[in-house]
Amino acid sequence: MTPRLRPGYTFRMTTTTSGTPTPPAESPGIVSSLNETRLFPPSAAFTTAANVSDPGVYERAAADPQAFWAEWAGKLDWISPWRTVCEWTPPHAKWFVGGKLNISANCLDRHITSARRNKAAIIFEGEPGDSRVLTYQDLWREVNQFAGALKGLGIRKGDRVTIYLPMIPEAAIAMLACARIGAIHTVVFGGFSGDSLRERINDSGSRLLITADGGWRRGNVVPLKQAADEALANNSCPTIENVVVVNRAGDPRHVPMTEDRDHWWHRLLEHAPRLTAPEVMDAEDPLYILYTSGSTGKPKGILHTSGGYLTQALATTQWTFDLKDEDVYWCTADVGWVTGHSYVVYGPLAAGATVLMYEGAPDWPQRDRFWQIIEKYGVSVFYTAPTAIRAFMKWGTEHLEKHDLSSLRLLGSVGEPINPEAWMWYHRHVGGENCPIVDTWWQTETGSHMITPLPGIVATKPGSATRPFPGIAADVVDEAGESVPPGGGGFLVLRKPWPGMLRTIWQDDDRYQKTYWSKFGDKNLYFAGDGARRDENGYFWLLGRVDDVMLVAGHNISTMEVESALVDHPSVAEAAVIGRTHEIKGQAVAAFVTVKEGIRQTSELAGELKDHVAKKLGVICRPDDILFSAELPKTRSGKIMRRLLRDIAEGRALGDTTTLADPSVVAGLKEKYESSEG
Ligand code: 6R9
Repeated sequence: MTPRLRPGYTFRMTTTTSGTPTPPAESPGIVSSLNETRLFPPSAAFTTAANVSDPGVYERAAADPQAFWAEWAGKLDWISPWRTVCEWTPPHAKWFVGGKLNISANCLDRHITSARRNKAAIIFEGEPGDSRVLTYQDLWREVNQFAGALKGLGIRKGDRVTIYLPMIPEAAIAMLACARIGAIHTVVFGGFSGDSLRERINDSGSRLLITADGGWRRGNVVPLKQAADEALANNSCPTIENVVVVNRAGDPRHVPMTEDRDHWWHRLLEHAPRLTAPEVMDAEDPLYILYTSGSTGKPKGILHTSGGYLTQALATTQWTFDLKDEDVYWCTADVGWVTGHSYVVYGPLAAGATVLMYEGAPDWPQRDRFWQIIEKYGVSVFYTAPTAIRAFMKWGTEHLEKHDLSSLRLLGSVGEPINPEAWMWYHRHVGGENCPIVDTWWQTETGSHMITPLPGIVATKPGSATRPFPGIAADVVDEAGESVPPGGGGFLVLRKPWPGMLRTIWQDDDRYQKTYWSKFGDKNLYFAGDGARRDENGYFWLLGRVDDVMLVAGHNISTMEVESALVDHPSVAEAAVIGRTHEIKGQAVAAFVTVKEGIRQTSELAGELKDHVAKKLGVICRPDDILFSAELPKTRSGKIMRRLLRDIAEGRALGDTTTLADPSVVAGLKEKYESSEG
């Protein structure tokens, strides 16, 4: 989709630091919701104990980013040292050139020679309430054995292996076992269909599929093996030679197994060797491919390599989350997403942390499940997504109040811009006004955090991801690729290569160059696809995908800002805003709104919400339509899909709905919208 942006694209928004909103002279009536004057510095106690507390790190890293990253790489175990820190032949980068290491050895072997060997590496909580703890020694042993089993099935360095599992320890074991023998894993989220699985298997040319009979979700079994069988039926994945099946959900005797192709995980382990030596890997050998859907076209196989990826995953885990040996760290992301790769598996295990892993839904058996888990295990660092936070807001605070959350000391957010009111709610009700919040902007493509506060140094503002991580050169530019002055908005770009960056799109380097590096001609800027604005303090405010920006009567308006103005109203839990074609204005603002539990959806409320937006942002942003909806269409990773809402509002046939978590939501909305117009 072509972004509908005017030349000289800027967001006509303004902020003041004095606390009084002032409309920008050239755009009467628009006052930004970004007029955020609340500032939350870390407590002195937090700063004193923080892993990093010297603000000088920013300048030092900016002065010599390669030296900064080399220092972090030095914290890994290398089999042989690198010759060159970074080779940059735009748009291709190599990091730690010539260095040799093994990722699984860095996540496991180096911890089992110290007292850490008896420390919990993974604490697993199954949805039905079962639990399992694997120490570093346990995890090391299981990875060794499964790596041996993989070799026994003929898997060698460079082969691709597709992993299609629920959130169970075997997912991490399988990833680490691939890394141990140099196989390239490609994890497919367990909520994807057989069709999506087939497409990814065939694009990657995987020789092996690892799945489970099923996983638990809201009290039901998600039948993964059945979906896998559908994907493989009629020889439609010709490269797959073997399938390994974890017995998670039921009686193995009831699972149809294809002879000579399907093998039970536990049976393979019985015959596998006890030890498998880590393969010597080049820093630039591939570690994994992860498919990301994007708004159009077939999924892109994002390729990550070894040395640089792990360096940045480790650095960001230790500094962004301030992880300590005694923390219990819980990232709620599924391993099917990049967040699960970098911040459930690789970053925290490289750091020797204790990682909590939960299999199921946040509202099963009750809406307090997350809080119950935090209390049960004394979770101290908690990392989740705005979509989850807005669901908790909608459900009400009584579910949290039943539990002791005092073990928490730091909170994180990722996946979408976090609306300032959702941020405040998180701060107040989850953090007890006592935990720094790290809002982390990054992408599958970037591999690790790129813009995020360092919690011991940076005072946070609700809704801002604050500053680029040290060593990261982020900027906001106009159509021509020129930096926009403070206060202005534009395109978010990265000016310098970074260790965890994607190296290419699997088997489509042309698409890699076109998608990420061609927008600003030969300026060699990485274009992230997001709009952003930088305030007078240099803080970044992410404004959503540029494809979603609205153009109303000549003004670029960020969907994110109108959504945040709606969420600011006490009756609203969540909102999705789009621009629909309008004869006079070009586009008119249309809003889909989910109200909080117990609030009535009346036309008076709709009127009140329109006025609320007009008051907060200016009349130009006043929605023409408000449609109440119990649910909003979201991707399976929880991001609002505005493209489909535009189709609905403009009466078009719905575009591709295959990445939706629940296609019935959008069909229902379409019907409702059409009848509300008539
Ligand atoms: C990690 C992840 C990437 C896109 C990204 C942006 C949005 C992620 C965000 C955020 C604002 C944040 N995004 N984190 N927007 N603030 N803290 O989500 O990767 O699934 O590839 O999505 O998500 O639009 O471009 P991925």
